[in-house]
Amino acid sequence: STPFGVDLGNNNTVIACARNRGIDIIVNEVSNRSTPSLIGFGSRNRFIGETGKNQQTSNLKNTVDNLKRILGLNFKDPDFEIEQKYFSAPLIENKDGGISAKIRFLGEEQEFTSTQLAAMYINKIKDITYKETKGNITDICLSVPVWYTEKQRRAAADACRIAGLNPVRIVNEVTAAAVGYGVFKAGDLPEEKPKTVAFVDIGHSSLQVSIAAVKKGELKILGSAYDKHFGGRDFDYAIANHFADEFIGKYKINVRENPKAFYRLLAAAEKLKKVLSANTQAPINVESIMNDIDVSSSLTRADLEEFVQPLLERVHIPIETALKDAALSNSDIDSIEVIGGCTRVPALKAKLSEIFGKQLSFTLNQDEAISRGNAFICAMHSPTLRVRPFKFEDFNPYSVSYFWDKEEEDEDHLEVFPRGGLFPSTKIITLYRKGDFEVEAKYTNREELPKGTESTLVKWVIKGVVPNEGESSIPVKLKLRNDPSGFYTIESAHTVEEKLVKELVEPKEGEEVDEDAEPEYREVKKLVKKDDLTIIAQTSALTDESREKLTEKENSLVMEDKLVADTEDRKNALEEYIYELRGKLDEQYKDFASDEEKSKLSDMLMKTEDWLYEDGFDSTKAKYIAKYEELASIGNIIRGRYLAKEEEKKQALRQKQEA
Ligand code: ATP
Ligand code: K
Ligand code: MG
Repeated sequence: STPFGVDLGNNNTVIACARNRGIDIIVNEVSNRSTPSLIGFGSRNRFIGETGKNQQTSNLKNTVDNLKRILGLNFKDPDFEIEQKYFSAPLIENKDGGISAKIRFLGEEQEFTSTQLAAMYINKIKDITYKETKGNITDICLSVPVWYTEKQRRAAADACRIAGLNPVRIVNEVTAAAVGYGVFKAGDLPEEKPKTVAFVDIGHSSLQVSIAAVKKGELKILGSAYDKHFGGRDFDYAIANHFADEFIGKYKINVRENPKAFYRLLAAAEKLKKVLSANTQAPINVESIMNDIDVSSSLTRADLEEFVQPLLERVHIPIETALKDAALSNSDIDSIEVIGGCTRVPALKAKLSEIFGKQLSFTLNQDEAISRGNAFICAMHSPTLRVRPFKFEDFNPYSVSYFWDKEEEDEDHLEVFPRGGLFPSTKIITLYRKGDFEVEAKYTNREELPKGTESTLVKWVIKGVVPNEGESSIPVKLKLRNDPSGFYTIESAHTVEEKLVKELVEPKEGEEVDEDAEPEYREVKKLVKKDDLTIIAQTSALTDESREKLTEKENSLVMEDKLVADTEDRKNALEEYIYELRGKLDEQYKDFASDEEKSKLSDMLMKTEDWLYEDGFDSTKAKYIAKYEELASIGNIIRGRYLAKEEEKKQALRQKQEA
C-alpha cells in the first residue's frame, strides 16, 4: 500500500503520499493542493470537496462542513452549543446521543451521523489519491487535533474504516508537523543536546501549540495545549458581523435574517481578511446580496485588529500552559515554528512573537507540513518500505486511571497514565483475582478535558481466570498501554503461578572463580505465566456489525454517485458528438457521403439533439450510449472513407518524396 497521510483540516484537507523516495502532495481533480472539507447533498448525488464548494451558496441547507468539529461529539456537549452557529445544515441528536445532519438527499429527508459524514469525505480523499497515484491506497495515517478525546479518536478511526481504509495510526496534528521537521530538517539538528522548538498551528477553527525536544532521529513532545475555539473562521465572523451591522444603517437590510446573504458576506469577509494580510486597507463588494441590493464598503487592517482584539488577548493562555507542562520558560525556546493558514495574519504573527519574545520561524510549509508528517509516519508503519528510523513520543494530555472491583488488593484503582506522561507507553500491573473480572478506564480529572466529556473511556471483561487448587485467588498480570494512536488499552492479560525453577548461581562480586568447577544451581520460586486470558473490550468505537452496515451503505452511495457521474459523461459525449459530426459533415466529410446519407444523418442529428433537450434531458446511461452508437454506425462509415482517402494521399506523398 502507498503510504498515505491526510491532514483533515476544518477548512481544507491536504493529502501526501510517500513515493519516489520522497513525500509528494497529491493534487485533486482540479489540480489544487488542498480540497475543501465539505459535503453537499443533491437530488441525485453527493458533491464532495471542490464540487460541494462550487454549489455551496445555492445549497446551504444541504451542505455540511466543519466535519471534524462534530466527529465523535455528543449533541449535549457544551462545546456543541458554541459549534452549532457555524453550520448551515440542520443538526440533530441521534439515537446514540451523537450528532447527525438532517438533509434532503435523493429527493427525501435523510440523516447521517458525524462519523458517516467524515467517512464520506475521507472516502472522497482516498478516491482523489487513487486517481492521482494509481497506487494501492489502504493504509492511512490521519491526524486529529490534540484535544480529541478517546471517543473522537475512535470515531476518526471508524470513519477511516468505513471508507475502506486501515488507520495504521491516528496522530496529533502538531506532532505530525514536528515529526516532519525532525525528519526533513535532520541535517540541521544536534546529535546530543536536543533543540527546544515550539510549534504553533492556527488554522480555521483551533489554535494548538506543542513544545518539542528535537535531535537527530528523535523527538519528544514535552507539552501541548490548545484553544479549541480560535481560528480563521472567528476572524471571518468578526468581519461579517461588523458589516452586517453597518448594512442595517447603510442599506436598510439585515443580512442575518437571510442565511444565503450572510453566507455570501462571510465568504467575502474571508477574502477581505486575506487581502488585509498583505495590505493595510481593502474593499468588500457583494452584488445583489439580498432584495436586489449591491453592497460595498471597505475595512482597514487596524479595524480588523480591533474586532479580533478579544481573540488576540487569549493567544498567550495555551502557550503558557504548554510551557508550564514542559517546565520551560520563553528563554528556553530555541525556535518557534509556525504553521496553519491563520498565522498569515500580521497581528497574530506580532502577538506570537511578542509572547515568546523572539522572532518567528517559517521553516515548514505552513499548509502542507502536517500531511507530509502523516505520510512519513504511515511509511514508518509500512512493513515493506524502509524509511530513515525516527523515534517520537507524544504528550499525554489527559490523566487516565484504571478501575477494578477490589478483592485482595488495597486499592481499587490506579492512575496509570498521568497527564504529562509520554506515549506510546506501557505499564504492567498485577491484580489478585478469584475469577473473571472487569476493568474500566476513566479520565482522572475531567477538568483537563473539553467540557461535557464522559468519564468512562473503555470497559473490559477479562475471562478465563482459574485460581490454583486450594487457593482463593491467583495473580493476574495486565499489560496496560497508551498506544501509538493515543488509545488506552489492555494489550494482554495472563495469570501467573509460582513454580520452582532451577537458577544458575552467579559468583558474588569480588569472589574468586574456579574456572573448572561445575556450574552451581539452586531451586527458587518464580512467577511464571500460566493461562492467557481473553480480553473483551467495550470501547466507544462502532461494533463490527454496525460498522459493516455503514460501510455497505457508503459503498452503495459511491456506486450511485459514480453512476450519476458516468451518465453525465455519456450525455456530454453524445452532445459533443452531435456537434462534431454536424461540423464535419459540412467540412472534412463533405465529399465522402452521398446526398442521401447526408440528409439522413442530418435528420438523425437534429432528432437526437431535440431528444437531448426534451425527453432525453434526464435519461439513463444506457440510453445515451445507444443514441451515440446509432449515430456512430453511420458516422463511422463516412469517417472510414475519409480516413482511407487521407491514408492514400499520405502514401502518394511519400512515394513522390522517395522518387
Ligand atoms: P483546522 O486546522 O482548524 O482544522 P484548517 O487546517 O483547514 O483548519 P488552515 O488550512 O491551516 O486550516 O487555515 C485555513 C484558515 O486560514 C482559513 O480560515 C483561511 O481564511 C485562513 N487564511 C488563509 N490564508 C490567509 C491569509 N493570507 N491571511 C489570513 N488568513 C488566511
Ligand atoms: K489544512
Ligand atoms: Mg489544520
